[in-house]
Amino acid sequence: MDSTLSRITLLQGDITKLNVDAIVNAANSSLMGGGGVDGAIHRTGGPIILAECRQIVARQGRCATGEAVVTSGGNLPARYVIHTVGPVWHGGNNNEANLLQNAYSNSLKLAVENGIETIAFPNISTGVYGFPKEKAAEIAIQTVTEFLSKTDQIRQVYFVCFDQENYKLYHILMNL
Ligand code: AR6
Repeated sequence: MDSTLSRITLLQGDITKLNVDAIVNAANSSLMGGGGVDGAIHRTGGPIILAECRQIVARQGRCATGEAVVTSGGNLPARYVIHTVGPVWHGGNNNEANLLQNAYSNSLKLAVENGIETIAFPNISTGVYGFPKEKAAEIAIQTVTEFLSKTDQIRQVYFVCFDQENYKLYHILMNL
């Protein structure tokens, strides 16, 4: 447990600036970009990311909620972008918690399959998609901790909080 926690780092700021193997995008099922962190990633990464997303959709269709796909990082410092789709919050009785858990664990599985050792997550679903922040933080921390306890390949996971509220919540929940 201790060695697992030492592989998780909390940061506040803009995920597009991070020099890691992969950053995770809180995308939507179309994979065609949007606002929030998705907009920032496509803006900074450049058109190559959207071109790769189009190829993925042409090949396998839209990305279902809780699933993940990978593209290159384009002009980002990160080598890869893992695009995952978090659930829209509909009150909590529509499998939202499981779907959010899947978004984190499927991103990590894809990371392992691609030889990724360092990966940064935004606070998936807690913006436009309206997932309650504290519940989302609990799910994120628990899912990542459990995953790391079963693999050595991922050396470092970064939780990147953009807003102060999320940062404070993670700070408390991670006992920092
Ligand atoms: N770096 C890190 N985190 C960020 C950044 C950034 N540059 N910008 C925003 N955030 P959201 P969602 C945080 O709305 O709720 C898009 O339009 C933000 O403060 O980006 O999963 C997609 O296309 C929040 O905590 O994603 C989808 O349609 C977190 O990122 C939809 O929004 C997630 O907020 C997905 O909604």
